[in-house]
Amino acid sequence: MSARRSAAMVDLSRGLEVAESERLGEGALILRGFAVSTAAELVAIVREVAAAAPFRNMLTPRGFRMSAAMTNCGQVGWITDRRGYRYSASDPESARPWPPMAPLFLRLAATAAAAAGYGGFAPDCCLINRYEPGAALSLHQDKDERDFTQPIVSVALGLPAVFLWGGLSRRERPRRLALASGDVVVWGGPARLAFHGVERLADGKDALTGRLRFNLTFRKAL
Ligand code: MD3
Ligand code: FE
Repeated sequence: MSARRSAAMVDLSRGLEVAESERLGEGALILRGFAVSTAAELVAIVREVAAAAPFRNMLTPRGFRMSAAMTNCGQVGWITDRRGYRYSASDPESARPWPPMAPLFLRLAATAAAAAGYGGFAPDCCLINRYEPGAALSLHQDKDERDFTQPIVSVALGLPAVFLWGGLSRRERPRRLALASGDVVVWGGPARLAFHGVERLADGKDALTGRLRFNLTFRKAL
């Protein structure tokens, strides 16, 4: 059992942790259910964004097709292709700017960040991931942004997932955290550069999204 586990977490099978609303560890704060009341509006905005900038399964620099489909809104969007990972002001599929960041998105990101002690968080990018059953995200760090003192705010919508939260080294065995629709996590401080990923999504049916999970990550990239 991890020495870092706090009393606020309930240990389920195989080390799966179900967190209460509070500090997950150094620099990470989970706000359980923070976005539940706005989840339907958030999903409606995701669909609007996707109508203008459709979800696509991008290619990694090594030539693997990602199983999670992605799109973006905001001033810049995160992309990957054979040339590498980067932020781009335009959608490479259409050569047009990404759809603007919805006011509700900005408000949610700023309030969640403020609750974690990051006042004035003004993200310029929202990367939206879409998982179908079987899709996953392998362990990685988010390090394409310019300023790592800026936090990242993530919002889970739809089907539940098991989030993998590792340490600063890829070799550390990750903790497994259950994330449900409406859960919001703020990642800052030492957690900002932690390795993280998502286990293969289990099949299910969500009232809001059907057989899908969406995840919003708000970033200040520039
Ligand atoms: C911990 N997305 O888009 S969100 C990503 O569920 C990404 O789609 C996952 O990792 C998803 O890059 C996980 C939670 C998250 C996001 C960013 C982090 C955790 C993080 C940055 C640093 C540490
Ligand atoms: Fe990430």
